[in-house]
Amino acid sequence: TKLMQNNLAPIPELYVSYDSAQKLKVEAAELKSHDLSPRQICDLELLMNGGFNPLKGFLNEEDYNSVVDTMRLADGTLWPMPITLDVSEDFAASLEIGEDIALRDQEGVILGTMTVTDRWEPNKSHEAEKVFGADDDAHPAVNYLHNTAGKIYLGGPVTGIQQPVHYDFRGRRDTPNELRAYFRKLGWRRIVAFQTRNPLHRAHQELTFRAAREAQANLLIHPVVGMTKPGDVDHFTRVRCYEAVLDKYPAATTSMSLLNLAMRMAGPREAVWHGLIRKNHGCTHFIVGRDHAGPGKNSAGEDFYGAYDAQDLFREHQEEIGIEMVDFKHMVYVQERAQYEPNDEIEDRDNVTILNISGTELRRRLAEGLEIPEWFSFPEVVNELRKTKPPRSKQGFTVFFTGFSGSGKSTIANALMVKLMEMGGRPVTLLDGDIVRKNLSSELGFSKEHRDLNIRRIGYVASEITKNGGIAICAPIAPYATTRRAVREDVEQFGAFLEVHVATSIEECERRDRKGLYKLAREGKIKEFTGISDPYDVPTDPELRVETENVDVDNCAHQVLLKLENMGLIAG
Ligand code: PPS
Repeated sequence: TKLMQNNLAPIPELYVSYDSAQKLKVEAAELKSHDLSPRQICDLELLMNGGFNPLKGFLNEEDYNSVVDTMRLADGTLWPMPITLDVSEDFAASLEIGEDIALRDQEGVILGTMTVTDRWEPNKSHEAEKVFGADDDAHPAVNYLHNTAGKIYLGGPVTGIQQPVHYDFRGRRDTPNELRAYFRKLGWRRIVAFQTRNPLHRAHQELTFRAAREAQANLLIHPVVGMTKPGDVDHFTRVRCYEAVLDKYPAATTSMSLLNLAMRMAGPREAVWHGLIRKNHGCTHFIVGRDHAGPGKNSAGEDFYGAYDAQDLFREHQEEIGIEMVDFKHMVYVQERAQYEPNDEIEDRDNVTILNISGTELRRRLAEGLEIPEWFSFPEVVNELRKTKPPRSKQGFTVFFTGFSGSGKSTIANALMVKLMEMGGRPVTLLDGDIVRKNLSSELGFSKEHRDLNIRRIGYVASEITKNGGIAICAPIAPYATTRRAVREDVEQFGAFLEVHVATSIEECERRDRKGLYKLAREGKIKEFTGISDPYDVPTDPELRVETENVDVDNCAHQVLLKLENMGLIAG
């Protein structure tokens, strides 16, 4: 094959000149505006700066249909990913076709305008099947499509006013034209890009070294700092890790730049998309490894895509993408030779020890504070990861009691709090039903809407406490399963969530009637009383269920402690 070299001429952007932008910004303040979601901000940035070249705006209906069905724009140009502006039905209905709208970031800053040429209701299931391979919510992008994205799509050309503002790692972010200029300045004509959403360990370094050698090219480490797979290591931590690893590369031939891309985890289609984006950023080669941009398992527990599907689709289109693939099999460590080798090229396989630590195993070791060997990663990287993810026994968590009024939630919660304070190490906050209703929710009553608000507030506070390394103990009735699930999701972003069903029967609660409320409820003097005149969804899958009849409080609290120990949340 011919040695590919890049033409590093600037590529078209959608920005107007500085002076026009000042003027347009004033005019755009009069337009109807759309507040962009975090994902749309990422998409808009790459539309405006040429990262998504040749797109000139969010896809219109014809291009959208064509991209979904054929991976091509209506004019035949290869483009695998629908870049769409999803909005609410109400906003869509308020617009005239041909109208200009202002596109604002989450603080209200106008980043650009769009002329709305198209408005349609997409068939999301069809989009899911075609683009992501399955209409299955276990796929993060399909989940986003159905549960986060608006119902209506708007399409039309975009006029760029200003780049989205970033306060972090500003010096490490480059537009395609900035990278092109940088490569021109250094005289780099062959550049191999490495896409990543994970911290770099030794295997990655070896892989990138080999790729650069094979392609006889300079290396661009090009990590995604926009949106990646939910649950990934946050980009702040990752960039600190990358910076540490960068010192171990030869500075003359390696560079790093951050890419504000919102990934879709679309495997093969995503690989092609990544290739086109890197081509726009001035690269000549692109590394595609095993399971590129893989979304994990589907709801049947199987992989969405084959491990090398992305490489196959890329190879098929590489001529058109205009960038050469450097493909890699899985890299593993061969102990006897003290080096990394591609898993499919290992000589004398039966007589050597092959070592590998999977992502799951790494997370387990971090969570349990176990050793991470030097052959696997760099001490600086492990150190950063440990700072962000201390072992579970040092992380915050939430214990969420639920049950009828008078079931004993508060009493057990109090006992648990005291026991945890005796142990020390982490601050403990009790968010008891009564405390919360006094301090956070004093204006609320007991309608479904108000109860939900009350519980969501508790969830918000608990998630903040968890994030900051404390222990939140919540003890509301929390009668609705969907609301409890929402709280779980809020908390689990930051730490463990332990749902404890205090399973005292309604008959027993009424018999005890500590506060005399059941009597009043029976007499109709208190309306919407849980268990009497209002529903309670019994938890189907709590981490723990405690019976309180004939069991003393101390024992109930102790059961919770045992469970916490069992989950690795308190050191044994
Ligand atoms: S909820 O549903 O989770 O928002 O309820 P919560 O904040 O835990 O508040 C429950 C306490 O308020 C008293 N109370 C009622 N409970 C249920 N239904 C009605 N209609 C009601 N009216 C007042 C009751 O004492 C609950 O206290 P606990 O601590 O659960 O016994």
